[in-house]
Amino acid sequence: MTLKTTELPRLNLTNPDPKALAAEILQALKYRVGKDATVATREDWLTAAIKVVRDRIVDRWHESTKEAYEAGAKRVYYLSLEFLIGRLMRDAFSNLGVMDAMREALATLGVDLDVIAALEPDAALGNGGLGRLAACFMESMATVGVPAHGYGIRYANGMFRQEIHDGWQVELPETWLDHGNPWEFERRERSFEVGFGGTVESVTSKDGRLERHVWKPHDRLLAVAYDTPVVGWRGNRVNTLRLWSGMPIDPILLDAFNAGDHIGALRESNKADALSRVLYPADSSEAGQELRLRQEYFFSTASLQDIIQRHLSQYGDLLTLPDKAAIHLNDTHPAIAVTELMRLLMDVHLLDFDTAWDISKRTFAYTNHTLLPEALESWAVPLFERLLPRHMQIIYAINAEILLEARASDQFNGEEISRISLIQENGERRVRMGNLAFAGSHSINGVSALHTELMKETVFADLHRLYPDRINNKTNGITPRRWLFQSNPGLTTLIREAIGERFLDDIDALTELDRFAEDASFREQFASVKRANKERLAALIMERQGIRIDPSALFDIQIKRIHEYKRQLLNIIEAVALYDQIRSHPERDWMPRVKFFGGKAAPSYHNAKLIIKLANDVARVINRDPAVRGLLKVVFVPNYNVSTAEIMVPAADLSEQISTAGMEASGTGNMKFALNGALTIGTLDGANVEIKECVGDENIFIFGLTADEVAERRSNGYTPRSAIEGSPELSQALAAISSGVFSPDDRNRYRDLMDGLYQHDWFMVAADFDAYADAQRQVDAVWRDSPDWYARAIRNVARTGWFSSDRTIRQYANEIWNVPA
Ligand code: 26V
Repeated sequence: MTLKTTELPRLNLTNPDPKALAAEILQALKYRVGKDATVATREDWLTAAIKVVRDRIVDRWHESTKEAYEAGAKRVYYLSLEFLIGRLMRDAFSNLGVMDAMREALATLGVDLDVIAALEPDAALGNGGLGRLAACFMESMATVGVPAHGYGIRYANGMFRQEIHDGWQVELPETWLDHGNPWEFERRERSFEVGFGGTVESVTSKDGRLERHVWKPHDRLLAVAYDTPVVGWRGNRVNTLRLWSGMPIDPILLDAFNAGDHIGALRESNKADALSRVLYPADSSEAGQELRLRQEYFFSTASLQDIIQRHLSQYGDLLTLPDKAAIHLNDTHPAIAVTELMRLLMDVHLLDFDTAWDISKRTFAYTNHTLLPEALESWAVPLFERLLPRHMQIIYAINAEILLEARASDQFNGEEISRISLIQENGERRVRMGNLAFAGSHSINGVSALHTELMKETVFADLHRLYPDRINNKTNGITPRRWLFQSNPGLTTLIREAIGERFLDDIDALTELDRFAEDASFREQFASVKRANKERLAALIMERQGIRIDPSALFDIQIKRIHEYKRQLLNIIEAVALYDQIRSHPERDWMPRVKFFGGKAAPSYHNAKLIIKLANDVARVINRDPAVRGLLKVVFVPNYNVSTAEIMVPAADLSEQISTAGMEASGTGNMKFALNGALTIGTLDGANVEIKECVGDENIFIFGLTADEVAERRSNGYTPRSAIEGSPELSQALAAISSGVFSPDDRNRYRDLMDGLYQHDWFMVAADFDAYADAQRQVDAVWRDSPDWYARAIRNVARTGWFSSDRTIRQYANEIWNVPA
């Protein structure tokens, strides 16, 4: 089934006729790729097709830019070290309404659009949720008409490719730029200097007064811009994603070359290259590395210089910056921008501290995406001082300012003051990037209602007391274009037939689907769409892994980064317990189920990698045990990425969102699944809480400790051993794993992992196990009554339009950025 797209008046396509498009594709093939049809490879066709559509995007792009300029509109600048875009072709074709015409045009040339679409590499410039959110936001900003630029790094190597060798994760470099990137425009002329190290000199006036500081960096390089247009739904607006690439400054290179220092010249070139070489493949810990701080500063300064240049050329004065620019910090990764803007305003544009500080606070806003202590960024003071000496001085100045305010407010004791400080003083002195981002922003938001409340109570409790009107909530969202219209054309068509077209432009209209939950014939059609999506996934697993899967089984899916707090381990242990039950009670009427796992582990995260191995070990034993009779299968899908998600999400019956309560800031996969008609089994964590409120208690399986209960257990001495001993199923499953039932080649492989559960069980796996297993049996019971299941699934679709990132972006626009949307 293909999604038929309708042309809208806004869209002024010069050439939507497939015949004419076909001629254009041939032209592009000849003159832009340099091939003729007889020798063109499939990649060549892909490039030619993209170029033809890109030309149309460029027209809208220039119009959008001109409109915003002429209106003197306030612009949004979204600074993010990650943009997890995935493929762009389907997005662009579908949003422009040329999918059908392009499909037909290509077919007349003997080219299958789906075949070439599958060749486009994923732009995997992100780790997980935070990066994907940035990509959804870019699309939504273009859709709701917010003039915006995304700023990031054009990593030559994005998120690593994952292979599974003998059950273990193996990381391979990802090379998305191998065949070039037909979407981007290189802007050599748009480049800015970036410095590191060196010294700070003070310039004094004749009467000895300090006039200003001049930073003389030791290393210098260039950040060069690469622009990718981002098309909104119906081509409504086209915004810019500007990614920076590191390049040596030519004179340095030339000097070295001329002096015969070829090695030296090469070294400069490598240094510059290194900055945009690779995405850090961890989403917690591993911080503290010098190259990471260099990357953060590199893209922050380039983006700010760009923003200032644009502002000055239009308005000529930086005092108006907060009225015309909203700069958003996606987590603390660009928090250094706070001090960089201060430096540029004071040292280059000669404003005094107070004015600069006022401008900065009114310009910046910051989103926090995690409360995990190991993911809260901080940098050792000596490293900071060596790399960014002037910024260190500015941090001390800002710190003096906020500590003065704190003391003047008369509401903090010494310990509280020390928690507000930008410098952590106990042990090694470190710069706290979260505190810096908070101090330098007028708005600080969390990404779900629960997460925002926890921010107020935990990491930012003191800063919140000092600045009580800054913290606010903006629950995350996902773009329905990619996560429903494109990835699930079957369901999209079915919804259109039921409730008409309106939901395509106003996702709230999905609520009209609610009454179809009662309609038996609609439920059957819904089930057959789901079935087709499951067959598509089963075919993919067959092709990639040679595993046969029965599409009539319940598809139970957990796809996300592998992390102990996300508790893939809880899911695997439950699979082991279920396996044991099926073997012990063959007479019972078990409901066939396939448990899918997918996700990458940070290369240095030992336990996460071991959990992947365990999933594969358990899969091997269960899948080939004839006693199971195919009632339970476990599949680990390698190299989980955006494109794999687009196939897996529409095929899910059950969505696993089982993090330890209080630890998952929001989750966005949870929203994607619900919107595609999967029921959620989950804890009251992150946005699950709000999903439950939207879909209703009967249409979700909630289990386990709440965030408050988790905190309470932790502080009142939790003893996992008694929880384990109180649960025979859990004890047996742990004993089996621990004793090597699933690892006969290395019986001790999981001993430490299991011992960890007995000893501390920080993530409360044992505490939640029985509740989880019970919830799974309830799932079986509802699944058995299939009309009831599908009624609940339909209600999930009907009631989760609120989780559109268009809603989220409108809230950011109205309540944080002060721009119309
Ligand atoms: C932290 C670090 C620490 C240093 C090493 C590199 C690195 C890379 C990323 C991060 C940030 C991790 C925070 C994060 O990804 N949070 C996720 O954000 C999603 C979007 O708001 C949210 O749905 C997830 O619940 C949350 O885990």
